[in-house]
Amino acid sequence: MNAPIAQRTIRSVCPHDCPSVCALDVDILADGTIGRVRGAKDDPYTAGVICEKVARYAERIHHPERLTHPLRRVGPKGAGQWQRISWDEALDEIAQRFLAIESEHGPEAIWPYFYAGTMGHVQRDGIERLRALRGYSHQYDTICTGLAWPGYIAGTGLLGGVNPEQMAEADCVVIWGTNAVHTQVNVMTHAMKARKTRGAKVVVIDIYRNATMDQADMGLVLRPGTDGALAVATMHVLLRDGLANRDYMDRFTDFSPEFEAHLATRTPEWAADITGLSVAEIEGFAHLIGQTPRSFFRLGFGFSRQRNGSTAMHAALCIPAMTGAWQHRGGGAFHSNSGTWALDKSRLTGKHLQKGTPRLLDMSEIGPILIGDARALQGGGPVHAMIVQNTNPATVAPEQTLVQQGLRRDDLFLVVHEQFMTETAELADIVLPATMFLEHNDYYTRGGHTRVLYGPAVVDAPGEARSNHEVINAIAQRLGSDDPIFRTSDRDVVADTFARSNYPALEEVEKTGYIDRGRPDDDARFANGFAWPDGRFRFAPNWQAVSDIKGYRWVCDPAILPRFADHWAITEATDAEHPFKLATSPARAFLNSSFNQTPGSLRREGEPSVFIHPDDAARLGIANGAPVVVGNHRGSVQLTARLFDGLRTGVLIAEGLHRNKAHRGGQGINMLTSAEPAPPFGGAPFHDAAVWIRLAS
Ligand SMILES: Nc1nc2c(c(=O)[nH]1)N[C@H]1C(S)=C(S)[C@@H](COP(=O)(O)OP(=O)(O)OC[C@H]3O[C@@H](n4cnc5c(=O)[nH]c(N)nc54)[C@H](O)[C@@H]3O)O[C@H]1N2
Ligand SMILES: Nc1nc2c(c(=O)[nH]1)N[C@H]1C(S)=C(S)[C@@H](COP(=O)(O)OP(=O)(O)OC[C@H]3O[C@@H](n4cnc5c(=O)[nH]c(N)nc54)[C@H](O)[C@@H]3O)O[C@H]1N2
Ligand code: SF4
Ligand SMILES: [Mo]
Repeated sequence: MNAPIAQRTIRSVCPHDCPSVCALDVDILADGTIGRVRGAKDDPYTAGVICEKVARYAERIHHPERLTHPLRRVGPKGAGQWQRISWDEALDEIAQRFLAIESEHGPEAIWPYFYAGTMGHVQRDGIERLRALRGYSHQYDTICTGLAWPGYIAGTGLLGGVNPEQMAEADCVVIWGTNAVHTQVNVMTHAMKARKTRGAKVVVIDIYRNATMDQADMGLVLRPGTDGALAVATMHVLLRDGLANRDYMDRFTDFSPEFEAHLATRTPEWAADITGLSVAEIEGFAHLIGQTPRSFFRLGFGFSRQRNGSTAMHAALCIPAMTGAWQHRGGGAFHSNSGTWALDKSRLTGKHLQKGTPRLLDMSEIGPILIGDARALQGGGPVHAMIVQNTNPATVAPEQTLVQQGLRRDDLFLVVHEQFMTETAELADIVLPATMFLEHNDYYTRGGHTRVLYGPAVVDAPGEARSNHEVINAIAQRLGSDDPIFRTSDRDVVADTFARSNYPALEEVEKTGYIDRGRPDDDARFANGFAWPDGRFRFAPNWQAVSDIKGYRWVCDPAILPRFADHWAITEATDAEHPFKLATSPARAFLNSSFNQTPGSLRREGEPSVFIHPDDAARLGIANGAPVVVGNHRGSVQLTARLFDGLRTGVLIAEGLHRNKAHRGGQGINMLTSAEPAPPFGGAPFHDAAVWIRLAS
């Protein structure tokens, strides 16, 4: 069959929570539906490549299960009995209940909750205006970046790095703790270009032989949570074998005799014991890096989702500071450019409305918070109402037993604004239908690169679906606000935000669809000094200074942190009862829990399964394809065993966030993960769970 003919093709941007933030060319068909979605060829980072799940977006936007009308729960929570209501009824009820709860329990009993289901700032962050207006409880954003970002800032002083297109000019690309083939395919475009055009070596460091490592020249499979040990032993070898750039370190870092003495004890033999790598592998990696000035370190999120993830990120980042790779085009490091946009979002988030300083509740601890854990509630009273946008905590948040128990509370009034009947929406009192990115206006920052992109509304929303922006404004008006910000269109908020930020005017930006915020190369590679006041990279981090930059909150005694870059042995320990370490790595065809209802993605991912080493499986009598149960003191999950020799014995990998219901037994993978805030500043250690595994009976 021929593809239907496009009536026009529009430029848009992928709204999903992915560092690539691809520029898209979307075919709009004569009947107003969408056809093919392709990566923009003229965008230098997207370079015509997008992932398969977004290429099939017609399946998602025109899915028969899209929510189209507001719904009110009529049966018990979670029973799936709904009554269709009008928008006016829904909004009136929300406003009345919020006001009643506020007058009985105070504004902090209401907790607006959101995340990055859309990365558009207007639709994602507008909920902050509602919070500011009434003084509702604040949200401490830890779930994704809480561990990674502080670790990076600890070294450089700024969340920014070398333009990742320059990976293509590297002689060695180190892809560390990111499964880029699954999670940000564009990294591969530029890394592979370096290999093809310059014969560059590609190194992948992970805890299993994933799809990215399959394409590597050197693959290092280490034990979970041991990256800090690999990093400091690498530096030991660089110093020992005369490969450290002492001149660069003298000029640009806080390198000291004390740090050198510390590294002298971090031998490859010591690290081999911890990481499970051989001494030859560690020395081979160190020599490759030490002999290749143009080495590019692409540091991902994955290895930061361990309890020691912040210190591991910092330790890995120290390596290019020791070799001076930052000095060379094609060298240096990159994790995210999210510290470089210089956007003024004060109107968008309603800073002018904020009164007082309400308590700050940790989003990763939604389970403990909702069941009334006093520490998680910061000593305040219970949460009695929530409005949830762009996130699906019933599936994605850790310690799912508690999350589910909390969301089911009869004395919690839960409003969920969604595109689909997610497992969070199923527990709501009121469900509101939401638009998708091609149905509203917004701008997006590309954390994995240097651009800010604009995505216009180009098709009609199904049924009565409304954007986040419209819903927040409508609720605020019903709560009695006459502030003009609640009567501005989404497009005008984009325009206003650009104007306040001294960006080009929206009309200009619309012509190309983007603004390039790339910094001069010298700044991006810190050629005139790192972002700390003395211009020096920190091998000995000042975590308090990191906290000051981003307003991070300590969750541990500062004195327990290692003084220098190091391996910090604080991951969840295995024991006789829980002899395995489980990581919940990303699936290729899902994006967190998004796409876990589209046919193409479901076909590709199949049933929820777990990789286990054949030696472990043989010992436990587990055959390939056998039904197994994986558990710990937090809960248990049923999966299908997949025998795989690309991981270490004692390690299990379960890819992806399938629907909880897709698991036999109906419990999802986050039954096993911990909500305990990881030091220094919180964050969920999703890949750090000690578990047992046995055949299902
Ligand atoms: N297809 C797809 N794309 C996605 C997502 C998705 O779920 N699916 N999620 C999106 C989101 S929200 C984000 S934040 C990004 C995250 O994308 P990434 O930066 O890639 O981070 P993770 O997906 O957490 O994990 C990446 C890799 O880290 C590995 N890992 C786990 N523990 C360790 C460790 O201790 N050491 C090392 N070296 N590696 C370890 C995992 O096995 C996995 O292969 O991806 C985004 N893109
Ligand atoms: N076990 C395990 N758990 C994890 C992770 C892991 O690696 N392992 N990764 C974690 C990470 S990195 C993250 S970032 C979180 C992410 O978790 P979430 O932020 O919950 O991400 P999604 O599961 O993609 O859910 C986003 C939801 O937002 C909805 N949505 C999208 N756009 C809009 C919109 O414009 N308006 C409204 N109202 N709704 C919209 C989508 O339909 C979808 O249901 O998950 C975390 N959970
Ligand atoms: S999910 Fe990521 S790789 Fe896929 S189109 Fe969106 S931004 Fe690009
Ligand atoms: Mo994330």
